[in-house]
Amino acid sequence: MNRAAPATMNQLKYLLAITALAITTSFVQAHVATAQAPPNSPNIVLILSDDIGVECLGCYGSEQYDTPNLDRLAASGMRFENAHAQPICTPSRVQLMTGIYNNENYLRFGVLDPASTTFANELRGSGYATAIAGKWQLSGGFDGPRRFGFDHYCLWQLTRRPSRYPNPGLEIDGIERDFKNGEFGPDIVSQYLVDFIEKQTNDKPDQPFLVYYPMMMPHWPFVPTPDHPDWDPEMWKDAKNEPGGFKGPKYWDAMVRYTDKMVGKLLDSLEKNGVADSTLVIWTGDNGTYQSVTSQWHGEDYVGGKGKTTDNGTHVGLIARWPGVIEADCVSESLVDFSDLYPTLLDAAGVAPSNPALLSGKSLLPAFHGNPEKRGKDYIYCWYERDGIRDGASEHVRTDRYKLYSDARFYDTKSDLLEQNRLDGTELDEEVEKIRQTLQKALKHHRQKTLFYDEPLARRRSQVSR
Ligand SMILES: [Ca+2]
Repeated sequence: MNRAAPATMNQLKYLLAITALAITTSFVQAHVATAQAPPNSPNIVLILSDDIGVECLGCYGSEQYDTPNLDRLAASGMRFENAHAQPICTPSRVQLMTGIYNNENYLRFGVLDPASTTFANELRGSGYATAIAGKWQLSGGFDGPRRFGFDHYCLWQLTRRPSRYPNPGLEIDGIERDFKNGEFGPDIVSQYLVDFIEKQTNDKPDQPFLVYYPMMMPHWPFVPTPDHPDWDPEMWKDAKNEPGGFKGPKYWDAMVRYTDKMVGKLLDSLEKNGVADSTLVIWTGDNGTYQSVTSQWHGEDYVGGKGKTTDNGTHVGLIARWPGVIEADCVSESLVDFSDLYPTLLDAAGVAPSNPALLSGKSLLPAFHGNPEKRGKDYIYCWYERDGIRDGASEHVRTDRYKLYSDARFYDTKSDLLEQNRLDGTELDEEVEKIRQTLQKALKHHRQKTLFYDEPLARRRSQVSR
């Protein structure tokens, strides 16, 4: 077959897609002033903790860590058993914010393509007030957050990388701020959101808000928090950049507790302002726990797998609370990946996506209503290469249990967490072989898209700076 002609078609289609995105975004932004959210649109609070696997949460069975606030969130909402992030930060964040699988728009670590449309662009364009606080790490400078849909922001690692924890440096609504009086970064960014929620509910009670809280915690450096006896308010006061290291597990427990406390602070603020019942809260983690941390889970050692495509790298908790829509204290087996959150948020808001054909994910609303089968989500797909190098990527599809890689490796993740026993090449019983064949077909579908995007994305990667 002549490869030149399809490549040209691919480039053309990609250009058309990018142009459509740009036009849509301009359209959305041009209508910000007049748009009104549909009646009864809920407020939305999306919380993304940094580097915490499913094994660290009390509500998922940990007896080692105290997570009372996440547990109370789960007790009043739905806990998803089969939610998978990407193996590290940027791939998860890009997939979450754009609703598109990494093989179709990921460029490299620390970058969100400026041509992207995010769920915040869409919600702001539909009348939502929007705020973000926590970790950015997606390039774009001072204009980045607003470009991607957030009108108010308090962020770490937007224009530089100073301390995120004791005596932090942050960017707040266009200004670099250095805190040197023993402040703790997570306190400041969470307070920014608490203040935003209070001001919004007081000043504009009829306008729904979107709060996105990509937390800095509990990602290393693992340091004593203000609640720990070793807390040192002088720590890193004179450091210009965040010191490296601090990856030992000594303070991990304290980091998990403080992460949970910050979640509780936001939940309390919703209650205090009388909007807990009209707010959809979703909490999840952006990848598995760091590899230096081994926890006890269901009576066994569970080693952190951040950076890996094994389940200890991707299996995260996902909790959703929406009073009146989601029943309290329930569990869903529905399969979830990070492309599903974008359509979920828009669906909840009653907002139609501007480019539905580009989205990879499936809304969770049917699962919220107790009808997960209506989602039509039979498998999860994952494309992963940290720096976006196209021919070095790992690709797999999975059910809740079985996982098939593009190089034919096939595993039973329930009995083989670390994927050490290949099932391909062994005799499979009929039912398992049927699953393998279904996954193979699904993988082929995504592999075709990967090939489709290889060339234009390799070029795009070289055009977009960090
Ligand atoms: Ca992370």
